[in-house]
Amino acid sequence: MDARQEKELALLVEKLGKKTVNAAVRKVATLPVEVLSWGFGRGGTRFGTYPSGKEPGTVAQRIAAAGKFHKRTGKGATVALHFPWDGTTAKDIAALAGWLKKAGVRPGTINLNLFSMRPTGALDARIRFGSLTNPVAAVRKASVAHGLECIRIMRKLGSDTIVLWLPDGTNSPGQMSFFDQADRLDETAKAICKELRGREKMLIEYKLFEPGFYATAIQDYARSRELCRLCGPKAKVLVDLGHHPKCTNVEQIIAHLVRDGDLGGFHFNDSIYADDDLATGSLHPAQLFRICCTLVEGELRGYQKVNRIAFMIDQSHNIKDPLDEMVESTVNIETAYAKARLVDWDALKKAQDACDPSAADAVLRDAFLTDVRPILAKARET
Ligand code: RM4
Ligand code: MN
Ligand code: MN
Repeated sequence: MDARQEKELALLVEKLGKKTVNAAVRKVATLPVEVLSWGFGRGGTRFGTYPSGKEPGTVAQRIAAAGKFHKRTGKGATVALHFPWDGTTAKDIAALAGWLKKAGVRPGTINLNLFSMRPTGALDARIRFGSLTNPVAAVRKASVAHGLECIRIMRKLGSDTIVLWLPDGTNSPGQMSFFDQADRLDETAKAICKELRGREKMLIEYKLFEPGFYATAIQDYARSRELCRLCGPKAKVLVDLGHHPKCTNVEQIIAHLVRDGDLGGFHFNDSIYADDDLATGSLHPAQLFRICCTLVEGELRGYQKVNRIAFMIDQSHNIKDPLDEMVESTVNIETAYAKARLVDWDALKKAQDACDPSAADAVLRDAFLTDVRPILAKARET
């Protein structure tokens, strides 16, 4: 920190007290934020991908970029991996382990890609009719086998979490019965989850639409939570900020999940129209703040510890330099989280119980409008 930042931090201490500021610094410094390997490459749209030539092109280069990111920010100690994108053979996995080690980072969540066709086996072009819910039993079986393969990869790399984001869905009302879709998924999701042991976990991500545009198999948190209940305590819900209908109150969903200990993970990104996967906090910093407030309040009320939830950046870098945009998003997350840690919870509760919404909102606004950059600088130094 330079002299100016030290001075600004001292002013914050004077205003908010040493305890509050130090706690915020500690919380920001220890918040784990996972990054995703493919996010270090150039993202694209269905119209095309336009590389600058400078971004990492291979898995090895992307992991090296993740190492650079980790050294610069202190975040990204773990890297989310997707299979088959990040490797298919035993040799690939061994090489991947070596690159991670060299980069000074650890494997994070292991994500099943059930939308990529394989050169051999049943996961061929028929997966356009679904993977775990496909009408053809052989395709469902091969999809479950991919889940089990990801569990083996997870163990080989030393991770303990797999993520199920299901691309399954239909495009027209006659294509598949909702009842068959649900029955098949109950069975196949359970078949994957029952292979997990000890501390191993499966996070189940929901998404309203895409690639299916009529009826997605895990379309909302109700369906995700229902599957988790069916699969048992090793399964938890994963919330992705971009996967809701517009105007959804995501922080309220978070509160309801946290109350039941059902929130397993969180995917950060930002959007206006759909699952736009833009830089986190670039469009809706106030929403990000409210989400962080809900997470912090949940922890203070004794539900789920914030640091135990798997936070991941899940966004695509189509225009800016991927590494820069990942840093930008990380800073936005830290900013929102630091502000949430400055909320005067006692004053807020008092105002709420006194039926004084103006005073309550003033408490939140006070925290939101605080310039927390000195806290971030101190946390980075730590
Ligand atoms: C989905 C979802 C998943 C991600 C895939 C590639 O929209 O957000 O988390 O793994 O995209
Ligand atoms: Mn996601
Ligand atoms: Mn998404």
